[in-house]
Amino acid sequence: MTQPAITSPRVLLIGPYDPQCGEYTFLAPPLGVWRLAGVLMKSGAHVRVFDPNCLDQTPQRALERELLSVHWDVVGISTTGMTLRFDLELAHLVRRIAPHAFIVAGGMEATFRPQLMFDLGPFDLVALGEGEHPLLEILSRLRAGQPVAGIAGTAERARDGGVLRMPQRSLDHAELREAIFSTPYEKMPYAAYWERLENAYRVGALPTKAAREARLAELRSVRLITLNYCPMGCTFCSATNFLHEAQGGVAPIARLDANEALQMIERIVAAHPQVRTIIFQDDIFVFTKDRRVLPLCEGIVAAKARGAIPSQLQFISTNRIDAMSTERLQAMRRAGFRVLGFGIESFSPGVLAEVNKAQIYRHIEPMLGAALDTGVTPFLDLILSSPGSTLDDVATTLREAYRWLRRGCEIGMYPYVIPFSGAAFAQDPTLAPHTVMADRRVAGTSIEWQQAAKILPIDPLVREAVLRIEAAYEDMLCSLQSEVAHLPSRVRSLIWILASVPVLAAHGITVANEDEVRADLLARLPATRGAAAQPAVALA
Ligand code: B12
Ligand code: SF4
Repeated sequence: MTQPAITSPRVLLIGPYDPQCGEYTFLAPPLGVWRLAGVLMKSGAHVRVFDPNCLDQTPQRALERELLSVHWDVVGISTTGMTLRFDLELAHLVRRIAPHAFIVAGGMEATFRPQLMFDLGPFDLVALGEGEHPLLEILSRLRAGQPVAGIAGTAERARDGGVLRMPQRSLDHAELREAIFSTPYEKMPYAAYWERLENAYRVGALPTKAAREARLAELRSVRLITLNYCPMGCTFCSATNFLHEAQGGVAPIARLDANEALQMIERIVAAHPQVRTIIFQDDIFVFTKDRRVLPLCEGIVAAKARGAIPSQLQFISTNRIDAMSTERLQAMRRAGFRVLGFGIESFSPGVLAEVNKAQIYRHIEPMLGAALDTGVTPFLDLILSSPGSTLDDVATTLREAYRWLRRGCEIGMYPYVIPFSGAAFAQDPTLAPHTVMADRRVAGTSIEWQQAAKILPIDPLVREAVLRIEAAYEDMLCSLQSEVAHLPSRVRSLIWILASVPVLAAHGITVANEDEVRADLLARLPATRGAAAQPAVALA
């Protein structure tokens, strides 16, 4: 069946919506939908990005105005598991206000759960994996007046109520480069985000210029992704399976080479001259057999020397600790890397084996030490308990976390595994009895469902201890939050450690001296409300 051709389709792309993020997770323009917008604009489409997280009015009110301002032919909605209930709220609003728009869901959660999207949302189509090719094809069908059906990289509702999936291959190097180079950094409202963050952290109220400069280096950041995905296959990670899911098989790696990455850095600086830090948001920035990092660092040093980028420009990246060496650390430091994120997850070899990361264990001690000696701050992500954890595993991770915090590392701590759709843990039927479900509602509708929220340790003793630590942590956090404007992750991780001391002591296990931890916590507490607050270093 043909339909009237739409010569110049109008597309509205909506980023994932998290009202609970506030100012504190270092919000940034949604890179996925901006990249898609750039690619579609290049094809001649009229595209706007609606970002629900950086507005002066409620997202619902602002979206309503946006929807009524012109006739939108296609509305694309980005989804993640954590933000799904809010993403769905906006999707239903779109259907109410623009009933004739063709609504497409895309992103992480849509790719792993297309059936759920059709069950809970008002979607006409679900895009699987990278959205560039499916969206370009949808627009070309609309322009030609052809049916929007049977497109590779999409899932359709089948007649029997099920889902018909049409896989697509992932972008190759040339296509990925084209997509990344199309990202319209010039149009992305980083300045608006920085203004919000600077007000929230009251940068102007900081006592010294040095303190203000240090804070600005953290806040004025721009995110750049140069890689399509990380193949390491950690069992709690969803991102590692994202492209395989869309392709229906193993997707090849693609990433920018050193020269291309350098070109993007120069473009970002030209688009946002106030930028102080570029955050490489690649899931994994340096591979063990990496041939890019040293030439890239040399290229950055040379670009700084010839004035192509500011000499004080800094960098942050997320890395595998087993891909680090003293030579690489020193090169990165020289180039201006000041924080390196490491997904350490646990200091227990048994837990690391359980999450498919056993090989990193022997690199942790030497490489964290080497990073600190080089003048780089390691930011460690830790998961306090895995499904198979023992009390000793939990205690080992807490003890080591405390030791490395005192040596100068930053730490983000999570009490248990969150079963993100698509992660191996989330699909393991033996873990289902240990998975806690949460009731979810979509505001403004009668839609309700249950979503997997946590996987707790299988051993009842460990499970109870972790839940008691979590309850004690939340109590402490609640009372501290009424005193201080914002608690950065370095402080939160000390609260986790403090909360755990009496709980594990009840089992005869020593984590740390309670008075010492409390004294460390007090010393690191940011200023009380009204004075300048300290931000977290976010590497999510
Ligand atoms: C950078 C990042 C952040 C940054 C910046 C996010 C931003 N505004 O850009 C910050 C630190 C702010 C952040 C915050 C959060 N993040 Co985050 N983040 C990431 C990270 C590392 C990269 C995302 C990215 O930019 N990818 C690159 C772009 C190009 O890819 P993309 O977004 O997937 O988009 C492509 C496709 O998905 C698709 N697509 C996406 N949307 C749409 C829409 C349509 C219509 C179509 C057709 C296609 C399509 O096409 C795009 C181009 O090919 C991912 C991990 C990952 N590898 O994706 C986690 C990740 C997305 N984050 C995650 C989470 C949980 C969060 C938070 C909820 C955490 C929290 N509780 O605070 C918040 C949510 C904030 C928000 N409102 O979005 C999880 C989501 C897990 C899940 N399955 O739910 C991830 C997967 C990490 C993980 N495995 O734990 N995050
Ligand atoms: S190394 Fe990081 S991004 Fe890669 S699979 Fe593991 S958790 Fe995921």
